[in-house]
Amino acid sequence: MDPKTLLQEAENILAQQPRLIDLPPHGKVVFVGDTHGDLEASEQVLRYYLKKPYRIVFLGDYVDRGDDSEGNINYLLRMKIEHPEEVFLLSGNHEGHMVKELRPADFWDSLLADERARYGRVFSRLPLCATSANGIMALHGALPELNSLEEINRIETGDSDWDRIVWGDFVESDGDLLGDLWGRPRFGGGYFNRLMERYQKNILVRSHQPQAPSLMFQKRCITIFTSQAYLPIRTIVIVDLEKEIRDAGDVLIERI
Ligand SMILES: [Mn+2]
Repeated sequence: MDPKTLLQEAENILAQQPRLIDLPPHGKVVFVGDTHGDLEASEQVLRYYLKKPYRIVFLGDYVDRGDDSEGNINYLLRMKIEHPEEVFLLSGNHEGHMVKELRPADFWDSLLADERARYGRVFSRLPLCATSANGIMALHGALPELNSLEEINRIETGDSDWDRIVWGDFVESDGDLLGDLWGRPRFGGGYFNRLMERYQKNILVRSHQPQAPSLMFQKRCITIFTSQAYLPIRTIVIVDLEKEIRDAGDVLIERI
């Protein structure tokens, strides 16, 4: 498939799906952290888990930093086209380059203007969050502050809740809103607990912040990375959707 057709087909499929992905109450789900141009990581996950009873949710940041951004994102979009109900690609901040500048942006800098616009259009259709009835919430960065999760479907790319979801950091402290650091909004345990209670979810699976402790807030906030662009270890999380999930002790955190 030539790149133009690939992007057009991906855009068509993504346009039919909501920005809030509701996972079914059966089977298992694999969460994959930032892959950042690490095509081998993406291929390995799909090779192991693209089969029943798994669904695979990637947590964003497919491009920049690693050595094959274009190969990685094109492979993942092709997998999305071929397996629209099994593979889900959430947006990270690196997919939002068209509305908020970032560095490094080696993938974006390598594109011609019309290519940049085409990828930007596809990325603006990516979902922002996945949830499950047994207490899981998954997104790239931090929680949005909404009245209900359904409002995620009405978030506009570039608005303040979009910014929290794809750019937000968590800090291990009791605070709530902790202000911005280099354009990244930061939040503490007070914010985490308040919103998880409101949304009636028990654990958050996220990526985005390689310096963050892998477990925060009574083991209810799990941060994973699946790219060797940052760390030599690639980590994923596997959740049984039929089991009650209260904290990280109820999920599998594995290295691939
Ligand atoms: Mn990120």
